[in-house]
Amino acid sequence: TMDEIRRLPSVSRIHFLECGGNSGGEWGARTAPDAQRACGLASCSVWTGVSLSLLLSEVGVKAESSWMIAEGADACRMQRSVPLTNDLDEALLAYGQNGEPLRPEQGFPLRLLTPGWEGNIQVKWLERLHVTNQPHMTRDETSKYSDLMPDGKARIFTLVLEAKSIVTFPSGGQTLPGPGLYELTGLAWSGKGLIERVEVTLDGGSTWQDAQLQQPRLRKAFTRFRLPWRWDGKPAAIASRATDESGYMQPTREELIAARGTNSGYHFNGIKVWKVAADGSVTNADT
Ligand SMILES: Nc1nc2c(c(=O)[nH]1)N[C@H]1C(S)=C(S)[C@@H](COP(=O)(O)O)O[C@H]1N2
Ligand SMILES: [Mo]
Repeated sequence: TMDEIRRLPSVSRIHFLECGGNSGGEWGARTAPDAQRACGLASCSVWTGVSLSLLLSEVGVKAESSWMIAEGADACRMQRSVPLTNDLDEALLAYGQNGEPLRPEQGFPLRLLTPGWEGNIQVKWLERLHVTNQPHMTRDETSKYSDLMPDGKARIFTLVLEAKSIVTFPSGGQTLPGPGLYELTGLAWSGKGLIERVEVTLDGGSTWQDAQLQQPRLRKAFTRFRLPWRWDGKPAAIASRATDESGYMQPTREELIAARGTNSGYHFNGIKVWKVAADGSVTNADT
């Protein structure tokens, strides 16, 4: 029961949550008018709950168990198979978000939180955890949230979200009132841990310069970056690229498409370009 879960020692930590389908539109023509519609299926919150590893050891889960099926109480009884790897050291059964109980939309009274993994596996309205030795190959890990490659094979259980970033100012739908000094800013995150570096281009990727990272940087959390920018009033193509503590650098959209093709709409983390026109209007790359 919830009372039994709430009496256990708790932890609070800040983590992002991103849908595996976030910015799926960027695989095709980039026409989403603004940051929300181009890349908005992501958030960052203070989460409070019980460590998953504590719960599993309290209930006596055997060391050789390798999978856990998480099932929600919603009408579809959403199910995901969760591999019990070391990457789950930070996983929580969360009942609090931003200092208040989970809201109904976010899974009240309890959800699974697996920081750094795609949002879909973070089952809301959690009702059952079934420990087992194999995945159940449920709908949301086979026909959904898998990556169909150009050769017809699919990558599955691609859970860890790779480094990604987006410029939020200036971004689509905004207008710069005129030439002069601005603060260019945005967000970067990685499912592998800390953001080490964010670079910004103002000329569509020909040259890059380092942005400042807001401190403290936290693991698997949004990191704000900033760069003073004196706009000369000429057209510009701006973008950011993030590098995480594993050394992985966010690829260009072209590199991503060369590696994975365009069969799948999931797990897009390519560099996001915004166009600034001479009149100061900001639009998506293909509009
Ligand atoms: N039970 C249940 N859990 C669920 C879902 C769902 O439909 N049912 N949607 C998933 C998806 S696709 C995502 S991206 C995240 C979104 O979490 P949020 O609503 O807190 O942003 O919840 C996941 N957990
Ligand atoms: Mo999602």
